[in-house]
Amino acid sequence: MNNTQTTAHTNIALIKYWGKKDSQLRLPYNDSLSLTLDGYYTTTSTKFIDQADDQIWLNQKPAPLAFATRVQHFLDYVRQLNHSKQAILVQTDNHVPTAAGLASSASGFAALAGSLNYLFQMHLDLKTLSILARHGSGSATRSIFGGFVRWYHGHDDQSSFAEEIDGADQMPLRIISVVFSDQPKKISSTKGMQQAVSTSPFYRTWPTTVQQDLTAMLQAIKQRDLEQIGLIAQNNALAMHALNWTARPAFSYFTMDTIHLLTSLNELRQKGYLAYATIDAGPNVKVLTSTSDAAFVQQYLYQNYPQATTTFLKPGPGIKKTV
Ligand code: 2P0
Repeated sequence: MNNTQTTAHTNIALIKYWGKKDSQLRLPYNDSLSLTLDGYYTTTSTKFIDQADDQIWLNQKPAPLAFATRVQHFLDYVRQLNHSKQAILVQTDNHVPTAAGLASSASGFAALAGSLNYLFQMHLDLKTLSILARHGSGSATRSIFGGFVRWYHGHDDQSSFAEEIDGADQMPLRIISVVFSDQPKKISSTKGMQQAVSTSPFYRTWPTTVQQDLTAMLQAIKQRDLEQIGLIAQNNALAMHALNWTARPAFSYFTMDTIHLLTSLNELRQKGYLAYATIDAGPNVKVLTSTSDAAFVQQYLYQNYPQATTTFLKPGPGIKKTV
């Protein structure tokens, strides 16, 4: 069997997933909604090897233990589904700053699931592929599809899947990724959400917040109302981070840079520019803006945050077989 290579893009959640009701199956407490991004992606190829153990490579080097272990669990799951015992070579190239809150596990496990779909000739449709990717990482469920994607939280393995709700073609929405740090985060998403679920007194209101934000976001997408999309996304992201601030012990992924940037975006909006933030499990910020304001906003960020790396992103496509 030849190499089978698949490319999947990262996604940014506009309505966040933060908490699992079933950690084994990775069933979330609530639906989430994301936008797939064009600039950050993972390419993964897999092939059967005649050896006792799997070989896991990341960016042309043997993968670090934590990464390799997580991949290996996923390979075990897929082998079990296919009644196989064969060792596999996995070669992953990550065009995403790994573990900096930029959802590299999303594109990573989506690409791996896609590649294994071909390797084992499973012939899964995209919905079923999103269920498979979920076993690797929650946010990977959404990276199977392009544009705006909804992940239905579901109540068992088969009912927790993603689907594209709008391809975002012609949508004049742009994203500027502001990376302050590409260091791995101190608290993994998996651990952070566990701590928020089990100790934040505000967690009980989170599903209601998400439900309201999701309904409003679906409406805003339908109306192509960028101002509302940005506002709802920012409010939802801040509500998610409030769960961490109110966990016991409290924690936060924000740094001073993150907070400073949030206040700068406020000033930009007061001057009439479209600029909202969404933030994942790290200090970095994704600024939601429009095609017409993007050049000004990016220049502003470049001048005021010279320590950061800014990248201009557009809505991106779903998973693709590349070899
Ligand atoms: C999201 N994040 O909706 C949320 C918002 C980060 C903040 O999904 O434990 O790597 O593997 O299911 O998917 C990142 O967490 O967590 C994430 P696991 P995942 O995008």
